[in-house]
Amino acid sequence: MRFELFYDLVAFLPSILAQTSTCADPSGCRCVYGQYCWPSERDFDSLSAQLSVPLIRPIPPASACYPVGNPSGNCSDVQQNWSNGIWRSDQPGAYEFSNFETYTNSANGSVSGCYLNTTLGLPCEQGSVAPVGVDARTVGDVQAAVRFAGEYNLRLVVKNTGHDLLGRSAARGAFMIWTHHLKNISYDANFIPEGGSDYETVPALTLGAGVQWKEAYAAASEQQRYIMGGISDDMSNGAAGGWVMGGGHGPLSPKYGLGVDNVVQFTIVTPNGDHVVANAYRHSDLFWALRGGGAGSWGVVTSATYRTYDLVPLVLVSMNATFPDSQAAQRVTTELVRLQPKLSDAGWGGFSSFNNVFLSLLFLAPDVSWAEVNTTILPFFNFVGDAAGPSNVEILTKPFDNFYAWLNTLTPSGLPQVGVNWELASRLMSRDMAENHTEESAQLLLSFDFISLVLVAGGVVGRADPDSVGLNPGWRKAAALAVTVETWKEGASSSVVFEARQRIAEYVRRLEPISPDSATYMNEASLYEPDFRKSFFGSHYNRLRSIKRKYDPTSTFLVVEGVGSEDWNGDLTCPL
Ligand SMILES: Cc1cc2nc3c(=O)[nH]c(=O)nc-3n(C[C@H](O)[C@H](O)[C@H](O)COP(=O)(O)OP(=O)(O)OC[C@H]3O[C@@H](n4cnc5c(N)ncnc54)[C@H](O)[C@@H]3O)c2cc1C
Ligand SMILES: *[C@@H]1O[C@H](CO)[C@@H](O)[C@H](O)[C@H]1NC(C)=O
Ligand SMILES: *[C@@H]1O[C@H](CO)[C@@H](O)[C@H](O)[C@H]1NC(C)=O
Ligand SMILES: *[C@@H]1O[C@H](CO)[C@@H](O)[C@H](O)[C@H]1NC(C)=O
Ligand SMILES: *[C@@H]1O[C@H](CO)[C@@H](O)[C@H](O)[C@H]1NC(C)=O
Ligand SMILES: *[C@@H]1O[C@H](CO)[C@@H](O)[C@H](O)[C@H]1NC(C)=O
Ligand SMILES: *[C@@H]1O[C@H](CO)[C@@H](O)[C@H](O)[C@H]1NC(C)=O
Ligand SMILES: *[C@@H]1O[C@H](CO)[C@@H](O)[C@H](O)[C@H]1NC(C)=O
Ligand SMILES: CC(=O)N[C@H]1CO[C@H](CO)[C@@H](O)[C@@H]1O
Repeated sequence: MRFELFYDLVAFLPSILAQTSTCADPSGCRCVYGQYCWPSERDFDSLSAQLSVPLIRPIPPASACYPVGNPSGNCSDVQQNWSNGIWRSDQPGAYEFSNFETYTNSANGSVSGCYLNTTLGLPCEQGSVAPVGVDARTVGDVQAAVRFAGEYNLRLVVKNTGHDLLGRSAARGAFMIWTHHLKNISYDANFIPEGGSDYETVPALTLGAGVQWKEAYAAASEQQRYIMGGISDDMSNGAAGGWVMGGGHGPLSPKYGLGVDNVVQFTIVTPNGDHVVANAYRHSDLFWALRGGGAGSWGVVTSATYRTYDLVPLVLVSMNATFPDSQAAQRVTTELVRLQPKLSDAGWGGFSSFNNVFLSLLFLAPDVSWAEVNTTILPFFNFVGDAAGPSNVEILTKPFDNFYAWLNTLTPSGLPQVGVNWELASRLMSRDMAENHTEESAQLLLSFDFISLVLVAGGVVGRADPDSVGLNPGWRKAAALAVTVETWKEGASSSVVFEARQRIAEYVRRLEPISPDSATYMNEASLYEPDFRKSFFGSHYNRLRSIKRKYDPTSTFLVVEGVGSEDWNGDLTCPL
């Protein structure tokens, strides 16, 4: 038996290597690329025979700039499109944040990656990019891939757009299922969830797993319907993958709820390879888990169906201010924090970013008149004018016919949002802290070099039954999400990266008081949570864990800081 032979061999290697070595290993480790247990080309050929299109061999996007060993590709194309989110999402080997393409070995500090800046003199290596995968075009492709991964006990990774801010769609040496080309979109004005009754029709949009917000908005707009979704510079983030399973927020969440509050049905290939419907009537436990239990832990979602709404007008509210001193910043931030629950209760959402020197905010106020918006916000604008000096403040309120009319006016900020090395730290600021410990909360937020307060909680989000979905119930008590970021230069040594990560861990600790429940949004959070079960899932964790055991008893689907991951090592290759 080749596995036995291999096991004898590794018995002589250092235990750290043995631990990551073979699927026949009695310790139950996953098989990764380069190991003896990795499927042969013949095994892959027989998988390939079941697929719609050939297997993919993802490579890091900068590979084209390193001709040796990577003769194909166009380096100037890569250079021009490095900060283009759509271009990145179109490549199986690219991630929106390039740091997730890189693999940093935490044991010895070695770094494997491929960098755009060739003058760094570093080699181009595969990093955390999975070397082989299935470019799924049909449900059958997904089923064949899931069964293959199970049969060979492979470290499996699901990738959609590669936006994940914790790098959960990348995994070194893994086998990838790429959902990007599952692009079906259909609108049904009288959608009935499977198993539901004829009189519960919902005007709903069904999105294939690979649909991106840009496409979903275009389809909804064509039907004159609003769909509650997320935003980014180019709307390249996925609409039916990690976004919704993690929660899914957008600037109109206080008015319409989160993604998990709007999805009425999923279709999913479960870990045993079955394709099933999950909704209120079918696999309702799985449906509950898929709404906030985090992506990549339950199977491969093939579609998500969302409730849609009538289009309503909205008013854009924007302000930029610079502060003459930190007292002005403190006074203004205190008022801003106090305002959060009031605005979200009125259905407003958006974000503000600030520090001791500047404040920039953008809110959308749906379905209220321009005059009403002025009445709500002008007192705050005047307050800022008094505190900062009127000449240091720019304000704007502007009405739009509907969400898409506003969306069409968006121009890229000019600051690259992708193609950078970023990691986040975050906490949901509780409503109690915003209302009853306002000054203290403002002070804490201003202790960061830079922080964003994302107004996507409160309002309808706060009024939903916390137990109706798997999502962390802490969301329902939140006023806003506070997020800060660390960054480093391309090609940075592991010690620079480790120091940055330590600072992120420190930011998480520092943010703790604004969230008495230690709650945060798992899709915009750190990789160094002291207890991810508490901060990402709260009191829903145990129920999620038991649903995970039922549907994925062998833990085929694992992501870092995901349900059940606590039983595995950091690379999710070996059980602890
Ligand atoms: C520029 C930018 C803007 C963002 N804006 C927002 C925003 O407005 N609102 C918001 O809430 N979040 C936002 N995010 C965060 C975003 O929600 C998360 O990054 C989310 O994980 C992206 O999901 P994805 O499927 O597009 O990405 P991926 O990185 O491809 O996947 C994310 C996770 O989902 C899993 N996954 C993906 N598809 C499937 C599937 N079909 N079945 C099972 N598992 C799957 C992957 O394994 C991975 O764990 C933003 C991120 C970026 C980089
Ligand atoms: C490479 O890309 C650049 C920029 O996108 C383009 O102008 C050029 O024609 C491409 N070259 C080749 C050989 O395809
Ligand atoms: C670090 O460990 C990895 C994996 O065990 C090995 O491939 C690499 O050569 C090591 N690097 C250094 C600098 O020791
Ligand atoms: C590329 O790396 C070189 C060498 O470290 C450095 O001098 C240069 O500034 C880098 N270029 C960019 C665009 O970051
Ligand atoms: C996409 O839609 C077409 C046409 O309705 C259908 O044949 C196909 O099965 C769908 N694909 C997926 C992955 O659902
Ligand atoms: C709202 O306020 C702006 C000034 O900030 C003003 O130009 C606009 O006319 C006001 N709109 C209404 C309807 O009062
Ligand atoms: C504030 O700055 C942003 C980014 O530069 C800009 O898009 C916006 O229009 C500004 N708002 C106002 C009111 O000037
Ligand atoms: C704020 O404090 C008051 C008085 O203690 C309390 O009744 C209220 O519930 C608190 N607000 C929140 C959101 O917890
Ligand atoms: C695939 C893609 O988006 N390519 C773009 C790369 O950048 C050039 C220049 O900006 C564009 O013309 C291409 O369309």
